[in-house]
Amino acid sequence: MRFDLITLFPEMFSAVRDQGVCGRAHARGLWSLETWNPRDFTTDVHRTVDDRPYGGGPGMVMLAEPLALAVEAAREARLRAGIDRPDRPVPVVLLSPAGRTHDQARAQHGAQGSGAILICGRYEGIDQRFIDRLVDEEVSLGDFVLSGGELGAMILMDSMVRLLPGVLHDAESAIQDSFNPALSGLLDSPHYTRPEVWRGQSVPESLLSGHHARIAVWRREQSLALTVARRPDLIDRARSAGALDARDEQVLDRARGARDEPARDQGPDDAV
Ligand code: 9D3
Repeated sequence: MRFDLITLFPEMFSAVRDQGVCGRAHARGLWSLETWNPRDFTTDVHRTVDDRPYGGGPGMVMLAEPLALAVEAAREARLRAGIDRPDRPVPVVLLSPAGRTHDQARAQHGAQGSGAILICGRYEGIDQRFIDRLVDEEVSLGDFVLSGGELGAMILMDSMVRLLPGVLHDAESAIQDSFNPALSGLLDSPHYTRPEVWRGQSVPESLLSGHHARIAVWRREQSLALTVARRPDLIDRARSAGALDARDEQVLDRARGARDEPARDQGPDDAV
C-alpha cells in the first residue's frame, strides 16, 4: 500500500511515517508514503500557491495548476514504481469538510486497495476547477473545523494501515476493537491492570474471578451499558444487524430501567 500526499507541509507526516504502529509497519515495508509539495511545481519567482478569491471574500484560494502538476507527478511516479496498473489508477481523494464522513467501514474498504493520492488543502479553499477535473472523492473527518487537510489525511491512513495483514502484533487487538464485528459494533468494556487496588479503587471482582464465562458476561454487560448510555445509535445499528440476542436485550432493559428510575441515594449501594 502506498499513499502520495499533496501537501504544503510534508514534515507533518513524520507523525505517521515514523511513530507507533504505523511507523513500525512503514519500517517493515508494509506501506509507504511519498509527499509532493505544490510549491515545487510553481514557475514564478515567489513560488506562489494561492491567490485572492474571484467575487471577493475573506482568505485565499489554492491555485489549480501547482496542485494538478503535483497530482500528475505522483501518478507517474506510482506507475513507474509499478504500484498501479495504468487501467486501474488509485483514487485521488480530497480531504474536505464538504466530503462524506470517514468511518470504519470506509477504512476497511480502503485497506483492501493499494492506497490513494491524498490532497491536503490549506487556506479558505481550492479552485473548484481542480476538484472537478482531478478529484475522485471528498472525505471529511466530521463536523469540526481543521486548519487544513494534513491531520485528516493522517487519520485516514492510520485507520487503514492498522488493518493491513501483519501490522498489529496481537491479532486480538484488532478483533477486540470498538466497531469490530466481534463486539457487534458496541463500545468496548473497561480495562484494568495492576495493581489490584489503586488509590483505594479495586478492580471489578468479576475480572479477578478467573472464571472465563463470568468474565465474558461481565464484559458484555459493561459493553452494552456503556453503549446504551453514550452511543444509543450504535445499539440501534447492532439490533438492526441482528447482533443482539435475548440476553443482551434483557441487560439493556435493566440498564434503561436503572437510568430512568429516580435516584435512590439514601443508604449504601445494593449488594449484588
Ligand atoms: C468558513 C468556511 N470554512 C468551511 C467550514 C472554510 C474552511 C475551513 C477549514 C475550509 C477549509 C478548512 C480546512 N479543513 C480541512 O481541510 C479539512 C477538514 C475539516 O475542516 N473538518 C473535518 N474534516 C476535514 S478534512 C479536511
